[in-house]
Amino acid sequence: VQPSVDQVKLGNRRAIARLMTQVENDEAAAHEAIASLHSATGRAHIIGVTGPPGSGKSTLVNEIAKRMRQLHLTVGIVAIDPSSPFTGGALLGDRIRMRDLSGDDGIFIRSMASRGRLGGLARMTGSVVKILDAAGYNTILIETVGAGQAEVDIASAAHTTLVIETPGMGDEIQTIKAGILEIADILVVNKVDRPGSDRTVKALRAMLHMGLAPKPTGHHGVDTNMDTKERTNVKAQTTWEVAVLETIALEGKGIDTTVDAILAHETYLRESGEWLLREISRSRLEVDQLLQAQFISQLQATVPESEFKRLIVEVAKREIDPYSAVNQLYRQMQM
Ligand SMILES: Nc1nc2c(ncn2[C@@H]2O[C@H](COP(=O)(O)OP(=O)(O)OP(=O)(O)O)[C@@H](O)[C@H]2O)c(=O)[nH]1
Ligand SMILES: [Mg+2]
Repeated sequence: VQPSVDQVKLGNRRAIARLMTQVENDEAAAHEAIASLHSATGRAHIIGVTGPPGSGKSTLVNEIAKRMRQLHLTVGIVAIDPSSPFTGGALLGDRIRMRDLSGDDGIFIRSMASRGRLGGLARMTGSVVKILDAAGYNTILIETVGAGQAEVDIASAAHTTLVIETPGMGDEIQTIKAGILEIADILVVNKVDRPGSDRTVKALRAMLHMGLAPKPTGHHGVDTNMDTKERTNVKAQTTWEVAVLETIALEGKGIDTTVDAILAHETYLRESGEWLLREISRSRLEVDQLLQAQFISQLQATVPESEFKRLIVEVAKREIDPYSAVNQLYRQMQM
């Protein structure tokens, strides 16, 4: 066991930061460290906070963290920057907002840049979360912009997912329904100081009543991966009703209720057996991601890029079908 792993488990901030950097640089040493940290994880409550750009996620995360600290819970925060280029000003804004949290040993904040990454963001985020979990943080908040599949993957890595909306969504509400609502355990309408908030809250509640709530257990798709026997053993009988909460994060309003809902969801997860189902779902995702990463790196190591490109062009020209192309690549990988 590397000394840094022991230091991380003891909560040494420098060791934590150093290992996170190694993870981001995808260093081989980091893989080993993460592997040996695994057995020390599984205690933290992992909360995903997602929503459109500018909806107030960072402000809300900041307030939630402050409330959690009042309740004597330690908090890790992983902020994933919007994939669109951000200005120094916006970043500075985040720093200022987070300032009242820094200097508190019970809080650890880490920003991750998605810009310029070729992939693996979800996997790296998973490792960073794992480090915080092993270091003993009770609660881990992950902020992501609700948009692409990568963000949904990151949200599925959470036990509890908060979806943030803002007033004045209008017709957009139909598009929201399609994707992001299905992953919500708690819906938060932030900026209710703005006009039209009542309409937004009502519309969201109506949508939930129409078809989504109460949510059956195992909704993260895990039940399709398990046979009936496994499922009945877990005895998940209770259901969870997705609440629509109202906040003014900027003024710290509605935060206590939000934190209460988060903690109630954790209790529900543990008492219903859903916690284990989500852990299985999270582990499934993790193994899938590692499999893909390992497959790609083996492919890159054994098949020259030019050869790979040549095959793709052949597929495009209908000289070869994609199945045969994959078979060829497989054969080369095994040689
Ligand atoms: N009026 C109002 N403004 C708010 C509220 N909460 C946050 N804001 C403001 O909304 C803007 C965006 O807030 P952020 O917390 O940075 O939003 P975000 O969702 O993290 O933004 P990105 O990370 O860039 O997607 C800031 O100017 C906040 O001050 C609120 O409750 N009411
Ligand atoms: Mg933000």
